[in-house]
Parts: sequence; C-alpha cells; structure tokens
Amino acid sequence: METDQAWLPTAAFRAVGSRHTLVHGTGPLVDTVHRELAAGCGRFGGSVVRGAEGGGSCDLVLELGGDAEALGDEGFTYAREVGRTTVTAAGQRGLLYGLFHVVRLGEEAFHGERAQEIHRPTTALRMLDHWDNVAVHPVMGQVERGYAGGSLFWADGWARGDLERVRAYGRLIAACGINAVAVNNVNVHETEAHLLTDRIGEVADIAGALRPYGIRTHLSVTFAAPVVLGGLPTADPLDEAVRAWWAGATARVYEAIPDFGGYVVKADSEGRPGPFADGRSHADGANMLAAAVAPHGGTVHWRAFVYDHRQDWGDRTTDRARAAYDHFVPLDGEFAPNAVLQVKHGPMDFQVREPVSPLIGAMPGTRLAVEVQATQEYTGQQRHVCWLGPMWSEVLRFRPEEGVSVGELARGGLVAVSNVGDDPFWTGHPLGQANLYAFGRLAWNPDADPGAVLDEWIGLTFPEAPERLVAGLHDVLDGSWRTYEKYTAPLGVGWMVQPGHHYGPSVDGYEYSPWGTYHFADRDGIGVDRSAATGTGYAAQYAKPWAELYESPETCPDELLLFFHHVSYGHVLKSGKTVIQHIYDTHFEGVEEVEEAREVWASLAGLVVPARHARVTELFEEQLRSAREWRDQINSYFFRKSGVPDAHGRRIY
Ligand code: BDP
Repeated sequence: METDQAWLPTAAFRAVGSRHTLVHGTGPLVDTVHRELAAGCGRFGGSVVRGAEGGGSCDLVLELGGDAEALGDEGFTYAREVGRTTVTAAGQRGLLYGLFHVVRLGEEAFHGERAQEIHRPTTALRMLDHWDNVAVHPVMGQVERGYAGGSLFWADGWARGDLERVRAYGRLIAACGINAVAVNNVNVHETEAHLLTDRIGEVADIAGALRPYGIRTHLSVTFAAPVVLGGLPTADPLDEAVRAWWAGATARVYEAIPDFGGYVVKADSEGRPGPFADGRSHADGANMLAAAVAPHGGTVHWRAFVYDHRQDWGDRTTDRARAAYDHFVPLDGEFAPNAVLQVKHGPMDFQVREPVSPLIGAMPGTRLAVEVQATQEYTGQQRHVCWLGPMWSEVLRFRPEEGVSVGELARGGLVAVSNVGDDPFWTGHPLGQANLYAFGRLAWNPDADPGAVLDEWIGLTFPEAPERLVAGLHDVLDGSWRTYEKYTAPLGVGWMVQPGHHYGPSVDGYEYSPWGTYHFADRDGIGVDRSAATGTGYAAQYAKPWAELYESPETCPDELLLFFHHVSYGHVLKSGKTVIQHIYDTHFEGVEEVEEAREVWASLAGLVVPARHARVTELFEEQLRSAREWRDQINSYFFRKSGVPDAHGRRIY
C-alpha cells in the first residue's frame, strides 16, 4: 500500500502550485523551497523562477531578507496586496516555514489584502523523541511504547538503507513546524549505545535525510558510555579521563554530523546508569556532557523523570509525584546554559489527567523543556481515538505563577514522544496523525486554539472534503480525550491499567507494587492524600495560588480531586454529584460517546479513501470493546467496594 500523505497531500499544493512564484535567495533550504514549488507547479500548472529579477508578474514572492533581529532564523513576515503575496524571512528555515504557511492557507493566501504579519515560533526547539530501538528488544519490541509498527529509521539491526520514507517524514513534520528529532530510545540498550561511536555513520545518514527540511538530529546516549564503549573503569562525571573521553567522542560525532543537535539523557531513572553511582549530582552529570557539546554549539537534554521505582509507598518521603521536584529544585542555577532539563508535563507519567508538574516554574535559573507523549501509551495505544490537542493546550496555557505560562517557561523546548512508525498511515490509527500535527503547531504557538488546529489538520488531510466530512471528523475527534477520560481511571487518580503493557483496565494492577501508582480505594473511599496538612505534602510544591487551591478538597478542581485527596464515595463534587455516582455516570457516558463516534464514522464511508475508512472502522470495534471492558470493570469494582447502588438503577456487572 502507498504511504498515506497525511497533511501534505498533493492537493494541498493546489493553490500555490497554480501560481507564478519567485524564490529569492541561496542555500540548501532555499533549494528545498524551490523544489517543493517546482513539484507543485509541475502538477498544477504554475511556474517558479529563482533569482532577484522577474518578480514583476509573480503572484507569490518568497525572499530571504528582512529584519534578522525581529525574525530570527525561523520567523517570517507574510503580507498580501492585491495581486501579490510576499513572504520574507531572514533565515532559510524561516523561508521554509513561510512556504508551508502559504500552503496551509491555500486559496486564501491569494485573495484580498493583508497587512504584514510577523510569524515566529515561541520556542526555539520543537522536538520529537523517538523511542526506537535499533535491535528489536525482547520485551519492548522495536519501538518502545510504539503503536505504529516498526521504526522509520532502523530495520534488521541497522539504519535503513532506503531513507526515502525518512525524507518524507522530515517533510511532513517540517510542515507543522518541528525542527529536531532524537532518533533512538531514551532507554539506551547495548546495541544502541554504539550509535555514539562506531555506528555514528548510520546516524549521519539519517541526519542527511532530515536536514533538507531544517531538522536537526539528536541522539540518546547512555551515561555509562565511557565504561561500556570506552573501556574506562568509571563514568564519574568529575573524572578527567571520563571528561576527555566524552570530549573526544563528541568531536567525532560533530565530524560526522556538523549540525548535530546534541544528546538526550535518561540517567538514574528506572534502572539507567547515572551520576549517583559516583556520588555526583544530576547537575554534575549534565554539565559534563554540556561541556563536551558546547564547543560545537550542541545541547544536552537531561530528563527529569527521576524517581525510585523500588520504594514508593505513597507517603511523604516516597510519593512518586514529589520526586522530580525533590531531586531537581535544589539544583536550580547549577546547570550549564546549554544543559536543558526535560520535564514531563505531569508529575507522574503521561496519564490521561494529571496536574502540571510543579517543577515547571520552580527553577527560574534553569532552562526547561517540557515533554508530552504523542504516542498513546496511556491513552488508548492508537487503537482508541484520543485527540490530545486540548490536553496539551491546557498544559501549555497553565500559569504556574501569575503572568507566565508553561509554553513560555519552556525556554529549552517542547518535546513529544513520537507516535510514528513504519505503518503506511504513519501513526497506526490514521486519526492519530492529528496528535502529531497538533504537537508541531502548538509547539510553534502554545497559545493556538486547539479547535482551530484540529480544523486545520482536517482541512489539509482531507482537502476539498465536503462539509459533512469536515463536520464528522471534527465530531469524532474533538471531544475524544474527555471521552477516553470518562471510561478510564476517574478524577485524576490515574493508572488502573494492566501492568507492563499498560493497555486495558486492571484496577489493582499497580496497587501493591513499589512503582508508586496508587488509588488507595477501600470500602469507604478513594484517592491519594497529597495535601500538606495530612498527606504526602506534594500540594505544597506548587506556588500560590495553586498550592492553596489543591490543598483543600473544597477548592481542588473536580478532575484532579483523587490525585490530591482521599475522599469518601459520598463526597459531593462541584458538579453536585457524589464521587461514586460520578464514576458510574462517566463510565456509562464514555461508552455511549464511543458508540456515537463509531456511528458518525460509519456515516462517512464513501467520503474517505476506503483503506483509511476501513482501518478506522476496525479500530472503532476494538475501542468500543475496550471501553465497555473499562466501564464494566471500573463500575463493578467500585460498586462492590462501596456497596452504593447506581442512582439510576443501571445494571452493573
Ligand atoms: C514511561 C514508559 C517507559 C519509558 C519511560 C520514560 O512506560 O517505557 O521508558 O516512561 O519516559 O512512560 O523514560
């Protein structure tokens, strides 16, 4: 089957490709812009000329120039006067993004007048982290938490020889604003460790395929590299021989990939090696690597996903939610300027509902990157429709303190764990593409309205779609995150998933494990007391007004109540319902909403390419089966624990 073109189908170029365009400027990315236009014009009858002259009769001018300070390398201006649309960029990447802006606008880009607008990304780094293994891992498979087939980059233990698909990927993600990719799993196993040294040539090949679209390549490395690759007796970050080893290895990386982005590091986390082994801090570790990449202009993304997975008992000293803050806030100000602390958006692990991590905003002297998860590990594993744009938008617009939003605090970048694989639809679930697209667009502008982003994705992916299709797609996707939330773990308590693979319900799956993922349900109530007064003290990690708001069950928002508080089943929510009735109602509603979405999708048959329609239809069957399973397990569990019948007398199994 042919690769699905996602949001850059041929048709999206119609408006641009039928015009007369002048491209002015030189450089490899200007060549890319020119190639894109030439291909579009070849199809739709327009023309494109290159150079400074001959623009008199052009409808579209894309030119290098403008105010470098105001635009930066990636910004552009866009203006429209009758008969002429002009994009001006100071840097080549800006020109590429300007082209895609015009493509997105379609016909609208050529009608009427528009005063000059400046477009510039809020965040300089917009990265996808691929959790891809080079060799198939015996437990995790090739792509850890991957639900879209094998890896785009690696096959049969090596980098793919044919990188055509990688080139297409670069084009696709550049078109939604992404400019960096980490090509291997944060859990760096033995084979993958070698990418840093003797196998760097393979990474260079991939980098070469992504470069024409302005995408820099990053690599996940193991902190133990000096030992496992260099034969040194230690990986101690303060040891001179270790530092020299990293400096040498890094210089060779840059010889192979001059525009290499830098390292991604998961250290002292879930069994990965790190600086603790030598009694050093995370800042010592990160700074040592930062020193190695600094002469070459690189960055270290040091992950803050650090907690002790062998000792959480849900109390003040071991609450997993507290761990990142407890580990890192004391180190604020100690990290090198090119060391970025990469923080998951919530304190736990990509649950369907979590509060925003209190680390974000608490480290003013440290560059932070915020990590979200496009791969739907805990949100239906790309078998369920779950459009995450609204969730990410809530996170990015959250203001940890007066004034500044998470989107603005993420000075070190916005990162998503990729949901892409070698699946012909890219994302397994064809509608999962909306998440990838939304991430790119929200990373560019965290304030963008997610509903508008969704409509943009629909418009580009289904060009010339009749109104009924547009409305149907919007309906199916728009509320799908809340629907998923309704039929899974309630009110922010999270988890309740099958251990290990994390798909499907298991209410007590993690309840008695040391990983720290509890609901504490008993016959009287449910939830984790994370208040400062009587619980783990987690609520006090927030600044005002959040610390106060979360501290009391009276003021805590309903959707996070069980994350912060242990309450009785009869506790009345702000919605006016009791907790137990809320559980029953939302689980019935969630399943009904999936049934409705499935009907809407069925009604779109004939309007969607048959292969795509069939794939989603099949997946809806599974989503519905799974949603019913969730509903029945959750409802019957809490009915038996509490003994409280459903107020509406519905059957609970
Ligand atoms: C969890 C995943 C695990 C990852 C880990 C991480 O279950 O596979 O290795 O996060 O982010 O969500 O490092």
